[in-house]
Amino acid sequence: MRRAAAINRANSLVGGLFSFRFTKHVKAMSSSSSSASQDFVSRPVIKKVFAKLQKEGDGAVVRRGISRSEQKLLDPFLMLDEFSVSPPAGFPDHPHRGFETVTYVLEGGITHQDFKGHKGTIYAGDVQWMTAGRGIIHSEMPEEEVNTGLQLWINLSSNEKMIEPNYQELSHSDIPSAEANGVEVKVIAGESMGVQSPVYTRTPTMFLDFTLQPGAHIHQNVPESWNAFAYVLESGEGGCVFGSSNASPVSAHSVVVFGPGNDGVSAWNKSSSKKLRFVLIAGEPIGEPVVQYGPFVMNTQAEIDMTIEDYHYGKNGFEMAKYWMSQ
Ligand code: FJE
Ligand code: FE
Repeated sequence: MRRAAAINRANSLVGGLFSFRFTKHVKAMSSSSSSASQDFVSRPVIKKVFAKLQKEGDGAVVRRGISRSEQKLLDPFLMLDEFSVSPPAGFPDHPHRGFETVTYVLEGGITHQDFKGHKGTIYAGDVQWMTAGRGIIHSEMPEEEVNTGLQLWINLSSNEKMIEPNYQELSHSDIPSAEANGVEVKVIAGESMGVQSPVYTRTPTMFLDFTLQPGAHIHQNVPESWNAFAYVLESGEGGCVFGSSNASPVSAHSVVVFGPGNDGVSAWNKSSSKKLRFVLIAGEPIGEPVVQYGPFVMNTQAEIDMTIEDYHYGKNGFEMAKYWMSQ
């Protein structure tokens, strides 16, 4: 409801065309509608975090862009890792409960196997949207020499934490994209530039992969109540600018947290020769207490204690824990 309201409001400003606009369009329209350019102010950047390398899993390396310190600002998001892993390293058998993991492969492939017999490999451009719900035990292992990507953890509301696990798997060809005026967007979740993702987001989420050619600019609508951030994947020669066109540029591997506001977010590629790539992620805050113990995310310590017990004794969704090992 709120999302639709925000989009309608913005659409009415540009004559109901798109929820997405380019500078050129804005200027063209402002000539016929006097104050339009004033209406496209971006939400401000309130925090930048450079994601340093750290070890995770078994010999894998991740850049953790979002961790516990950002969870309050970025509810419903719990974690964002940019991973890079080469065999024999990987993320061997481990559990999850209470949230969703979204794995977006940028290079190479990741094979997952779970304790219910679900198995598959996702390659560059593919997405696995996994709802762990009451419990998943799985392994996530690399296929090729170089395997990189993003893994985002999205919290579930208290009434969905114990639902049956579920997968939405999208091949790169299932992910809709649009291209115009030096901007390409791949719509992993939500809607942009008139195209919509087929993913069902239990916690309402937008996940967009933008590539901006030198000189290009975007303004993306984000529903007013949602928290939003960008993560920069590629940034040539200090060209990556968010929030205001004269802001200082942001380097690759940085998280940019946007402040509140009913405006969307703006980004510019100020480079004269290098393209820019970032993901823009936004979601409706859940507003509940978060208690995290590694890969278990619940609302209270008592629920975490129960989860550890369930995992240990193979109960309440972890029944197969005692009998399963990845191949
Ligand atoms: C984890 C140990 C882990 N970032 N990025 C402890 F191995 C993991 C884990 C991952 C992970 C997996 C992929 Cl494919 C990509 C990741 C951590 O599996 F989350 C915890 N807490
Ligand atoms: Fe996992």
